[in-house]
Amino acid sequence: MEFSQLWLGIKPLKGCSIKTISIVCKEHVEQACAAVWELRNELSELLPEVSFVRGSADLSIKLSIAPLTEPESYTVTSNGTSASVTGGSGVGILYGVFALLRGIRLYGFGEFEECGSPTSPLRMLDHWDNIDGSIERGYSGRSFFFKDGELLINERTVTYARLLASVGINACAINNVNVRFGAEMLITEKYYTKLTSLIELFGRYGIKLYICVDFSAPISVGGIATADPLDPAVQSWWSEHCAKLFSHVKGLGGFLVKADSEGRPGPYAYGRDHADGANLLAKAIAPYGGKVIWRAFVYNCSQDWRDEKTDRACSAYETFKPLDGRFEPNVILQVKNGPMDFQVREPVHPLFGAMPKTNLMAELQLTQEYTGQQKHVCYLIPMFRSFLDSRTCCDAENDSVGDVICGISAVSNTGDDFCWTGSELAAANLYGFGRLAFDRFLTAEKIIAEWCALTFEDELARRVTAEILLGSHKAYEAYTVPLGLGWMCKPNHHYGPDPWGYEFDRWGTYNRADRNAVGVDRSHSGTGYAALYNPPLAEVYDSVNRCPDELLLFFHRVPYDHRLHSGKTVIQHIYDAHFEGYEQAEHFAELWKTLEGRIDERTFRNGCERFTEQLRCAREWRDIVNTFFHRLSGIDDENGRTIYP
Ligand code: GCV
Repeated sequence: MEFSQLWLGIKPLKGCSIKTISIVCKEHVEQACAAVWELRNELSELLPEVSFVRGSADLSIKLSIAPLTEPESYTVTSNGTSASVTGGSGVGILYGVFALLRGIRLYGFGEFEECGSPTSPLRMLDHWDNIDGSIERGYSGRSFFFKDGELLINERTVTYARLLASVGINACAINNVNVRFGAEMLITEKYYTKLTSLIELFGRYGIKLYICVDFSAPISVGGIATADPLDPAVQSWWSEHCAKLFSHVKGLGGFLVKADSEGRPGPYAYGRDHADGANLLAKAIAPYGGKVIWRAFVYNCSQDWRDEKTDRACSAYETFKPLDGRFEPNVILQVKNGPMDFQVREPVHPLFGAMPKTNLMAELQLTQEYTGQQKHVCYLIPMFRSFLDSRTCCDAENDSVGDVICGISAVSNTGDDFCWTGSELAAANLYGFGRLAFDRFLTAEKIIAEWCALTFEDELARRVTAEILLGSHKAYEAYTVPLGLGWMCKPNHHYGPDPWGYEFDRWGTYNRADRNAVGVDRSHSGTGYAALYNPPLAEVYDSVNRCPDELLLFFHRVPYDHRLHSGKTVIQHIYDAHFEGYEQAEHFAELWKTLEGRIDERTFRNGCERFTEQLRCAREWRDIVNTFFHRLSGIDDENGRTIYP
């Protein structure tokens, strides 16, 4: 086999007396059929000697649909000799079957009961796959969706759909939001047949297909002179084009759009705003039940670094807040978790507390663009969970991010590598994202315990990987850029340290470090960004004394001897974090070595190679960042550790 089955990889269950199994399902919906297939397939692998029979058996499993609270919900009960899975629909049955199989693999055939109901209706993966087969910010090989302009559907696609359904993902955008290299043509006849086949395959697993479209398609595809959203010719073009597309490609979920961002075309070129742009597409696809997911990642990427008043962090808020209430009902605004760009730590994006009349969706990043590119271990689920729990302090009775969004998406970290995610440990992020998106109240600890148990048979391997993963984000933050500063990575590819790599560039990503102070003043005396939050958050962030340590340098520019709530000075915190973070990385590498011979050789080697690189790079981060601040501040480390001159 050319690819792993990840957490669906089956290990035969030992010491189980079940020899015959009867599966009864009278529901003739396609997802229920997929569920029966999953049961037969997995159970015959888990219990290689089992026969499937009709009527009485050692284990009888009954699948049925019942009016539950909502279609994707399920209940599962099992007592060792009989099990029943009830779903609110075929998809509910499928999710219930995956829950049952998970339960069997985790706990065997004992007593087991689980009810599941999604806490978010839209749970999506966004692929940044280009149509030529490359992947923007991909660290796991080439695309398995595209090769040389063709859409691929094969065994891997089926396994991918199964993997996604097994953790509750129900939507997937297969191509890059930067629609380039011919991907503009994905909405044309050439792709109708393949898209339809993919929709059918995904549909069996409860997954809606989305495609990213070029806002200027009337020009690039239609050959007309403009893409102005208020021009009647443009409106007719989209309506007619979408009528044809949706009548041939039945069941398409809709479009995901990046506009007026990093060089992509958008409504600004015609003096129109983003509501005009999004509504143009929304109206064209509303008759077919389509949704437009419109990205809020809009900022000026040609900023003058000398300009201290313009703040990229404010940009999306300034663009979209005034448009609240103007979007069509089938538009969803997709907002990154923080106001910059998937840094290791950012405050929650202020738009989550500011758009009560707009459908909002969160965008997270599984591909580790700024968090070690799948060479460093960095388990993101604790950060995602605390993001969803963060209060927005808006008027809503339940005001956390998780309460105010109608969907959650993540940029996928997969590719055609054997293990899908480059690093075997990065699969924990894929698994964890799905589980958390389905149930935002699951803890990171529970999710990781599940993943470790489903991935490794050896008890020590489970404990060791859980320990590494749970400490990994904190360690990565410590040896790279602590205190919310961000952006000290090498430009363009974003790997490894370069403290001033972005300092005099056009991207609006500065640390403003000099010999006196470090950090960006986003308080009332600086860019004013802190005021975009609802009270009392605005006051907390605005105050240098109340701002949490972990975000201090995001919001404030302070002298190196400024004292944190922890009691340490800023400079001492920087030194300590870098030394301790590196030591943590060393500890992870040592822990991993103890697994030799206890896990399969391929996984072990994959980890060893990556930990070697993580240590090399973490050492660079530690020494370069420490030296950089030592040279600027002239302040020595209180503990006299080596800082290179
Ligand atoms: C898809 C960052 C990344 C880009 C990415 C962009 C986005 O800037 O570096 O590669 O483009 O975010 O989210 O649109």
